[in-house]
Amino acid sequence: MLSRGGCSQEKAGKLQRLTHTSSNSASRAAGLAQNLPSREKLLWMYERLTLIREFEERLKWLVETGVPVGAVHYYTGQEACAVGVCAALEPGDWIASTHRGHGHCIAKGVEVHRMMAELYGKTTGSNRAKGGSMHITDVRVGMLGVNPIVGMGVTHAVGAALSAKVRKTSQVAAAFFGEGGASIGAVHEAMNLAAIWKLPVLFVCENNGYAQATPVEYAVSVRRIADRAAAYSMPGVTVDGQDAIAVWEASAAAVERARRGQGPSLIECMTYRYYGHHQGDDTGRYRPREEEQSARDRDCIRRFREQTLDQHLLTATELDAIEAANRKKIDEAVAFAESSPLPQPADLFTHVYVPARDGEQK
Ligand SMILES: Cc1ncc(C[n+]2csc(CCOP(=O)(O)OP(=O)(O)O)c2C)c(N)n1
Repeated sequence: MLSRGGCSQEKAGKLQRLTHTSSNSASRAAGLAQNLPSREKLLWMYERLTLIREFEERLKWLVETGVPVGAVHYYTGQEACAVGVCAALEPGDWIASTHRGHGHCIAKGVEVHRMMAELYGKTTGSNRAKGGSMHITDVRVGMLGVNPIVGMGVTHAVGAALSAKVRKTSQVAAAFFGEGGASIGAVHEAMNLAAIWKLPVLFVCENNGYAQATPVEYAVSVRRIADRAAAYSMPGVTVDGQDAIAVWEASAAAVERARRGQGPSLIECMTYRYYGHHQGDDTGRYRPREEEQSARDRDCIRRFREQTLDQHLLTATELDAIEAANRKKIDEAVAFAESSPLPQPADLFTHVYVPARDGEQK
């Protein structure tokens, strides 16, 4: 960990980089109409972006009012990464997540009332109260797991992609990891295997600038994480992770390549987490306030709204209705979690091993 004063030069570099990424995105906005998700998909994207935001903001409020939900790592600020990638996937595809996984779960379709119940430790939770925030899993929707071991979801996604190749299905697996996770040994072993076996994988690095309190400039030797793709002979791109449409565009190209049997791709999404590493972390120890403000100025939900309204793709009435419906959905999720039963002592010995083959936990 670096002290705040000890890395001011690196921080200045990062600020410049964030601005640079932002202007790249502004210039590509002119080309948006060339390559856009369908109207139906755009509506779905806004619904998911705002559902994740509403879930995390409500969760933060619940934590601050004393609801005991265990350790949580808020995804707020990074929504465009999960939504952009999942918008390019089909329901039968898979994702594997990180410790900061609520957004990935929601983007892939895990039901928010079951997630909320899991956080409350209730039997109606997505994992019957046996997982909690960092183990939410729902194989029925292709969500292979939130994962507290940094980088480990990447190996799961590669395993799933290998199974797709062996079974000759057209499924694709996306592996999310942070820029901290990008230096884990197993991630590189997994990338190498995926490359030599030409597995259908998207390696999605969410570069939010910090692994806990360690700035990326201190811990990573390359200028871009995407540059590491060259070591595995796969394409690597860096995209504005605050622009859901840009993330979708890069992901859709990588998915197409994967389904054609041409192997994996690495997508680096430049993003930012609005809050601390976890619920108890004070970012003032290591992040300048102006950097935090600059990231909020590039907010992915506001950006998506502006893009779609300016180009007359969606209407304000449609977007407002989505937001209202999501507020209601989260109200209902909290009520469901609060009214659900707690586990009994005997439940300790049930459902502790792998799910049955049909994906339903028995
Ligand atoms: C193998 C392993 N090493 C260390 C940790 C402790 N740890 C938890 S989160 C984290 C930082 C991860 O940073 P990054 O991958 O960039 O993801 P972010 O938190 O920024 O989303 C660390 C070091 C861990 N959980 N697992």
